[in-house]
Amino acid sequence: MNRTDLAVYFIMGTPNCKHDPLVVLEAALKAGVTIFQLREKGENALRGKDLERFAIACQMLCKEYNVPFIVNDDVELALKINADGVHVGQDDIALGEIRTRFDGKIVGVSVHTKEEMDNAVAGGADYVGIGPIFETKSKSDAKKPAGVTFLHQARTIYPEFPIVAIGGISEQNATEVIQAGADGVAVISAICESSNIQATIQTFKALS
Ligand code: TZP
Ligand code: MG
Repeated sequence: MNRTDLAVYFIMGTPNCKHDPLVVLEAALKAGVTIFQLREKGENALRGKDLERFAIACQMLCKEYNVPFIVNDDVELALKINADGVHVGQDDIALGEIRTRFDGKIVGVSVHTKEEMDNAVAGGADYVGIGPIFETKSKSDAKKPAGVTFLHQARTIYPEFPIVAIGGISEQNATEVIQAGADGVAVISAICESSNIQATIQTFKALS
C-alpha cells in the first residue's frame, strides 16, 4: 500500500446512510475516494447472508473504480469474499495471526498510543488509523477525542509509515490533521451526511 492510498478513506455501513448505501458509495467512488472500508455496526446492522450480499455489492463497485475494498473487524467475511484487506482494533484478534492469514493483502490497525503503534508496525500492519481526533457521533464506544498531539508524535517517530486520521473530521478541520502529519482523512459522516458528496471529496482531495 502507498501512503497516497489513504488520502480520502471512506468508511460506511448501512446504518450510516439516510438513503441507498450503494448509491452513496458509488457517488463517493465517482468523486475519487482512494480506499473504502465496510464497517457494518450498530442498530439495524446487516448480518449473515444479508451482510455477505451487501459486502459483495460494495466490493463489486469498488472493483469497478479500482479502489481497495477493506472490511472492518470481520476477518472471516473478509477472507470468504476475498476482500483486499481488513481493519482491526486493539480488541480484535492478534495481529500476528491476521498478518499470516492476510498474506499479500492490506492489514490496518487502530492505535492510540506509541506502544500500540510500535506493536502494529513491528507486527506487519500496512497502515495505522489514529483517532478519534475530534468528537464523533458515528462510534458509540469511541474514546475521548485526542486532538492531534499523538498523531504528530507518531509522524515524527515514523516519518514514512502510512497513517490515516479518524474521528469527527470535516471539511472545516481536515487541514489540521494533514498538517499534523496524517496521509489522509478517514470519514463516515462527512461523506454520508454531505449534501454534495462530490464537493466534499474534492475538498479532502485538495489537502493531501
Ligand atoms: N473510529 C474512531 S472514530 C470513528 C471510528 C470508526 C468514527 C468516525 O466517524 P465520523 O463520522 O467521521 O466521526
Ligand atoms: Mg474493531
